[in-house]
Amino acid sequence: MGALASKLENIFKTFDSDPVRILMLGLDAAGKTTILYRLKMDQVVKTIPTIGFNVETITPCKGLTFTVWDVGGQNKLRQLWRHYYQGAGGLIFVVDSADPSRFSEAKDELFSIISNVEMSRIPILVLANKQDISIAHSVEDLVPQLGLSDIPAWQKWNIQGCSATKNDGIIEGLQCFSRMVKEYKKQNKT
Ligand SMILES: Nc1nc2c(ncn2[C@@H]2O[C@H](COP(=O)(O)OP(=O)(O)OP(=O)(O)O)[C@@H](O)[C@H]2O)c(=O)[nH]1
Ligand SMILES: [Mg+2]
Repeated sequence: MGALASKLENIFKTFDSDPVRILMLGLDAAGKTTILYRLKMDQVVKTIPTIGFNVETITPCKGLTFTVWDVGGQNKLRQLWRHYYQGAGGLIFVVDSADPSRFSEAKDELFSIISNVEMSRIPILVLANKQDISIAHSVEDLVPQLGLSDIPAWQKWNIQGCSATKNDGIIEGLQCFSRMVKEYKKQNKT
């Protein structure tokens, strides 16, 4: 019995350490790649617009590993996003909080993503990036602008203000997101 219990424990440990596939999407220039390398290397890297994708493995908290896929957000590249959806365990949607002229476009893209069956239940972290810019809109303002209250009740979401360049808010956002991802993973374990 003891041996069986320990065997089972080991099996569950293996499941727990499986990396979770996280997609990081959002309009071009929202700051996705800057956030990815801030997370990976704790540095501001000089970016160029992403044409394909960048992928990095990070450990946001003990016992949880994320494989974060940062996919280029230019208009013509967005039709490729759907190829990354399968097996995703969470979505980080990055918004440039200082570019109100594109909030509506960002909202449309977010709702288009979650209308897809593979993405319609996974937890969402909206990172309201570039809060260091004086004209950046607050999280309170972005919730209605992005229509976040219209996300169906079965899909968990959270929004966090952040600045990738000033290293502010990203860790806080990931802490809450990690809990949501773990919960989702637990519910979907067969
Ligand atoms: N002020 C400010 N600028 C930022 C911040 N995060 C990113 N940027 C700048 O925004 C620009 C675009 O950043 P990227 O990380 O390349 O944006 P992206 O979302 O990866 O864009 P695509 O790859 O085209 O989809 C760069 O000049 C960054 O330095 C931030 O928090 N504050
Ligand atoms: Mg990029």
